[in-house]
Amino acid sequence: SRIPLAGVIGHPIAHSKSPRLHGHWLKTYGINGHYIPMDVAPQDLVQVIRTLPKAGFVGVNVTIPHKEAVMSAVDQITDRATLIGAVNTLTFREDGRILGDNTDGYGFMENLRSGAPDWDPKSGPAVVFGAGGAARAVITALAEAGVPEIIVTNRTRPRAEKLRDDFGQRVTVTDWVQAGNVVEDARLVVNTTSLGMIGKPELRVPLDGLRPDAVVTDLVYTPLKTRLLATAEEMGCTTVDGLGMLLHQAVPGFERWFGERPVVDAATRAAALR
Ligand code: SKM
Repeated sequence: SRIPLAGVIGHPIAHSKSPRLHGHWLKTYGINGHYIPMDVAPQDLVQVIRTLPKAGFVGVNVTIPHKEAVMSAVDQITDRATLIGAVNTLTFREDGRILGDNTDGYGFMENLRSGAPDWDPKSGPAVVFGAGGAARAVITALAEAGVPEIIVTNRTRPRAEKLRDDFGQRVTVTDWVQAGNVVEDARLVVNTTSLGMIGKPELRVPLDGLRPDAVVTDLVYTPLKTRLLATAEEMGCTTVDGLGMLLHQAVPGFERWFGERPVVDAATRAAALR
């Protein structure tokens, strides 16, 4: 049979760490397959995806800016992808049907649980910065884990209000300027914005009131230790960097495509960073 192919579709795609990550697992498990980065412009997305199964692809990851648009190219979609409103993992089935899933919420929660094993979801509120696609994945996972209150704060309030309308009671909205106050009650703080990333402005939020038993995590992983995480660490908080989310979200796809559930460990991290 043919050598199984998988890959990641984005625009741009050069920055993606997925090819090194999956390449590491293919090598580790002795699987004769390939994982290829593909830069596809929005107007070509659906057409490219339709040709992939014939070219030997068993599935692909989909990243920015295609995660919402790709939903129109799938035949079947998982409940969690529907709830998040985005797809990041496609599986091309033998019968020709395309299955769309979203593993970002799963990756977020696995990363958090492995980096902060003492964090109890039910212990109290989570404060989430940002209301974009990544926030939707995070909030889905937090609600499922039983977090009693999810306080969303966004620079533009209407986007956060949309989240509250979609996710219901457990989500409340707080103005960005008030964020310093709500942080005082938080048992978990999550940055889902791109603030703090290399080349972007810093996330500026007063953390003085943060409880030392709070867990702070950032989806940004360039740099690995953002200013948010460095400040939280100085205050005695447990911190979890964002690279692990990328590693863990890749697990379900790799398993489906290549038939082996890969392990996320220090070697995986090192390989992704190479
Ligand atoms: O959801 C993931 C996606 O599967 C792959 C990726 C990447 O390669 O940078 C980032 C996230 O969007």
